[in-house]
Amino acid sequence: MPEVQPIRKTVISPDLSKDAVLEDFRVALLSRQASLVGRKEVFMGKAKFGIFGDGKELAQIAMARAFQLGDFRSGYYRDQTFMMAIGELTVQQYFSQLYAHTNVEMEPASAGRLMNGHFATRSLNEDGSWKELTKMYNSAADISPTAAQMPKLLGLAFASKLFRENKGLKGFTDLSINGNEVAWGSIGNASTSEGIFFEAINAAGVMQVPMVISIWDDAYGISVPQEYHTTKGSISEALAGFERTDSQKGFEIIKVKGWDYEGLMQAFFNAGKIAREEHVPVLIHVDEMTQPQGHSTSGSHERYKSAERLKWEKEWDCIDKFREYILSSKIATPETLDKIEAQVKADVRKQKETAWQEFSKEIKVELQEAISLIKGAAEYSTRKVILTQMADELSRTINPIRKDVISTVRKALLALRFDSNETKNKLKSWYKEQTEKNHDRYNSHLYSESKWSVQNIEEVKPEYDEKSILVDGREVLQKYFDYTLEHNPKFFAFGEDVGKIGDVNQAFAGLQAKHGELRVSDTSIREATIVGQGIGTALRGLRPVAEIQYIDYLLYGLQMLSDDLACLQYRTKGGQKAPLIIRTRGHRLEGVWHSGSPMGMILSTLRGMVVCVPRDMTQAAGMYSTLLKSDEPAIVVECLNGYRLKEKLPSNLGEYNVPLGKPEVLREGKDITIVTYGSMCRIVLEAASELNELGIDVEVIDVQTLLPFDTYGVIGNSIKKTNRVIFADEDVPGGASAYMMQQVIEGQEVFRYLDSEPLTIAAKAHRPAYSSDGDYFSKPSLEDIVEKVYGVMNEVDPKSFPAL
Ligand SMILES: Cc1ncc(C[n+]2csc(CCOP(=O)(O)OP(=O)(O)O)c2C)c(N)n1
Ligand SMILES: [Mg+2]
Repeated sequence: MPEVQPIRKTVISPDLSKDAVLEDFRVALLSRQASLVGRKEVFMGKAKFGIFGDGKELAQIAMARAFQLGDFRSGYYRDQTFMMAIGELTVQQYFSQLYAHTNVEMEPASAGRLMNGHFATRSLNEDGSWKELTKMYNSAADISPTAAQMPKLLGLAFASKLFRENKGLKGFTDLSINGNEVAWGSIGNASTSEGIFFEAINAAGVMQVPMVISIWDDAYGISVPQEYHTTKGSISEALAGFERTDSQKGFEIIKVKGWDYEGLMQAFFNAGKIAREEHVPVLIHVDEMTQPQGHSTSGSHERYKSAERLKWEKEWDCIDKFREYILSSKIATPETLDKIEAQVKADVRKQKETAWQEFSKEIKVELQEAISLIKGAAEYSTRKVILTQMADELSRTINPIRKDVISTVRKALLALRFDSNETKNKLKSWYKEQTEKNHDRYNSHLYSESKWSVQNIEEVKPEYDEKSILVDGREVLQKYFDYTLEHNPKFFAFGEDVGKIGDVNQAFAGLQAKHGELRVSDTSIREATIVGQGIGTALRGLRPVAEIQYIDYLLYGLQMLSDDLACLQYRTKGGQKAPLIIRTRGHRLEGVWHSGSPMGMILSTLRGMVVCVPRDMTQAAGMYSTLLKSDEPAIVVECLNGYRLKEKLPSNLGEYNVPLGKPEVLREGKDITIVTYGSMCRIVLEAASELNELGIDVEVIDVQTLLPFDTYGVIGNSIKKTNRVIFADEDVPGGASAYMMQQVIEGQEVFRYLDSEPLTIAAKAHRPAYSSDGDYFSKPSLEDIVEKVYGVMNEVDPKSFPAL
């Protein structure tokens, strides 16, 4: 397969020799031709959707030239030319992604999971260990929401600052060489209207991190022109106040035209040098870009662009201008350029064909196998006619996909339901084999499949000795974090008020003074980019704990957690990981915005993350300990009302690990099981004592983690004994309590052991009203629990438990 020649330069000024310029011309054409052919493939029905990088080629060639080993990109769907120019994307791979080829060798970005134009390099070896990132060109895995590449870009850049300034990190040369790496971002002009763009720009200016953000400005966002998007119609003008001056830090802002080859080279090399050497953020506004084929295959731009604009775009096409530049500078003759063009066209055709052959080959084999097995089974079946018809129809499918094959097989098995013979068994076992393969293709790697999966971290119990005094809960955490800062140089924590005062509940109190500002730091108020700062640094091999001050404010950061972090392993099929830990606090305390327990929201949006709900700080410290030994992203929701409650200080802090996915039985009982977590554990235990007085023996189980959920079957075993169960929490009705019920009743098949209706206890559907009465009438109270349990027992034995 003809390879794209990677540009692997570490020079600091552009090489404008004849060979280099002609190679740039070749790669630009290669990318353009891939766009033109790609669109046709979609219209021929060979791919479902296409979005291409035509019109943006030249700037990306320049960016690729300034990009160095160890650098990271975080960009968007127009960046194919850049990826080709750094040698991380062949045309064949480009088409493999367009067709959704599930083979990771063919489509290394995502194994067919990401839509075309979503790029990624593989940072991990097959066993999930890190590759030597400083010897690679790196690209974070793209996501579709506009501007969502910005928060993690901040983190990718911030990591360089840490590697440069934190002496404890100097030894990790696989991850960074003295923080020399630049994080390069790209974004469309219209996407700069998003809030997270401005949030990231502001944070980068404040933090002075080596980030080069390029804006590909084609004056449109799908059909909507510039005047609807940007103040003054120009993002560089709108951002002028961020520009650095002789006396004030800020951004270097560079403006350049998308068709000006030499100007672009200069701009990107300057930007790279400033960011790399000075750790100053740079913004490059590349305007006068075009879209030769419009936005995507979803429509044509003739519908909304004026004839004048379309004419202008034709005249100012960056590749035509590049050609003019080469000719006028006498770098090559028209014949030489025509020859390159002819070669490129042939090359793209060939690589596209190979990609298609490779993609359809496997499916054709599966199709033939299915047809022959269905026909084989038909021979011995009373449903022969219909089965033969199914097989024949399948064989006539044009451009068959896997769904055609598998759905026919499933229909055939349904038709064969009364048959029992060897030919049917063969079809069944073939289907079973395919189901396993398809699970790997389409459903694997939601969680870590490496040896560092949380499921593989062994439990170590907390120990206590004569020195184990009673302390405030927050002190357990503080001593744990102190230990970890001492022993794990990659670990650091940041968030609003985390630095100087050691967080609003003081679990880091005194630790900035002891370990330095790079390890325990304050941030401005910006949840989305706090999350991004965590994702980016974790993508570069560090172990951040990013704090969201209250769970009620998680929503600002939730999109990044959901769209980027939670699905990272899945969407790269194990090619990247970002084991970021989000530390936050929630459940009951006070009022509408400091009492939230939106666990159902978290569970629905953050599949792919571990969700820990410790009942106290001893458990929380043990969970952090497990998480830092694993390679999975997680959120830990501490109990907002637990920092001042007394706990016994374990003597083996940092060593003990709470097993994740293993509920703990807090109280044994024989009449009914209550399953709960977090701040509710204490209330349920108090209710259990009261119920004991009434002659009801309650078993109380703390689930400890909602994801993973009871992988040990602890709750099912309890129900087998008590035959009754209530799921209690302080989320809204139908939230996490309903989730727990589904996991147990359906997941652990305990329905037949139940002698009473399974119930849930939850908070009211609204947020809690202010003050203690507000809490009492909004959140589940001790009386609510006692009465609910009593009601169950009344139904069982009304004589012993008469109605209240
Ligand atoms: C959050 C979000 N809203 C809407 C979309 C749909 N969408 C995809 S691309 C696009 C326009 C982006 O325009 P611009 O940033 O200028 O990039 P261009 O495509 O012009 O290069 C929109 C609205 C999206 N992907 N994400
Ligand atoms: Mg645009």
